[in-house]
Amino acid sequence: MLTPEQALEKREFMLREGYALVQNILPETLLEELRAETERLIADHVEAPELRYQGQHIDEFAVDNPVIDKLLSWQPAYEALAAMGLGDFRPEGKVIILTKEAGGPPLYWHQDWVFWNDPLSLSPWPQVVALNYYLSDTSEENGCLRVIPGSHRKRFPLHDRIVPAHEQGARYVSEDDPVMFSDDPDQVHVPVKAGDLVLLDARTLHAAGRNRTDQRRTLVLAWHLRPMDTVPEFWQEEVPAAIVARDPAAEYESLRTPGEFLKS
Ligand SMILES: O=C(O)CCC(=O)C(=O)O
Ligand SMILES: [Fe+2]
Repeated sequence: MLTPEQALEKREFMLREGYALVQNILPETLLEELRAETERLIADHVEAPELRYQGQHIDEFAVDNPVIDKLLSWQPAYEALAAMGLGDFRPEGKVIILTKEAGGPPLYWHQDWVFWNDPLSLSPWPQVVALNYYLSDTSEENGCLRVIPGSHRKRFPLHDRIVPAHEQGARYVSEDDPVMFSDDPDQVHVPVKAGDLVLLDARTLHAAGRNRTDQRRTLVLAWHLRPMDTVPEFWQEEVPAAIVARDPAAEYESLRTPGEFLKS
């Protein structure tokens, strides 16, 4: 359990850096269930060649799968979020099972916020967060997560150099692309222990390394959203004017590439 002081520190870290690590959230028993279940699903699945940088890419819904349902209602995780003031985040009802296969390629630099036309892009608090559960320990050796701290709120050189994420281009770059898989001077590696929880603001630039081991590295990723039309209770500072003026009924066309709402 996080103490109130630790929870506050983690929230501040999350708001400032765009990611946070909460250690030791899943017990070994649940990890074993998740490993067995993901291996079962992977055995029935054919990895699509264009998804090779994300590895296996399997959507699994809580309504169809009791193990996934257990994960998406795992109290220690939601207690940690609540302690951090992030208790209004709700799962989408599904997870994405992603892997780095043994010897598998790295994952390109990208961010996953698709609302860059929406003034909410400016929010000093997270709106869309991935809960990442790695089922094995991760390190640089098996392609742990890398992030550019602070890139959820501020423009970095990498923003202007990368191809937009996933279906918008990054899936089709070549493995020797000099930018998409590069080591970046601003990057931080995020190695974890199996059972830790990584929180990642969808706006934060991230990537993962090549898996240089002979073991699959599996990630269960669950997107979570908070209400689009409220300010989180903990936020006592000024709300950006563009967010105050935002019409919650307006429709913003989706946009994957940051524009005017990401400041230098
Ligand atoms: O493999 C990872 O650590 C991150 C996966 C990810 O960010 C993605 O597939 O969008
Ligand atoms: Fe991602």
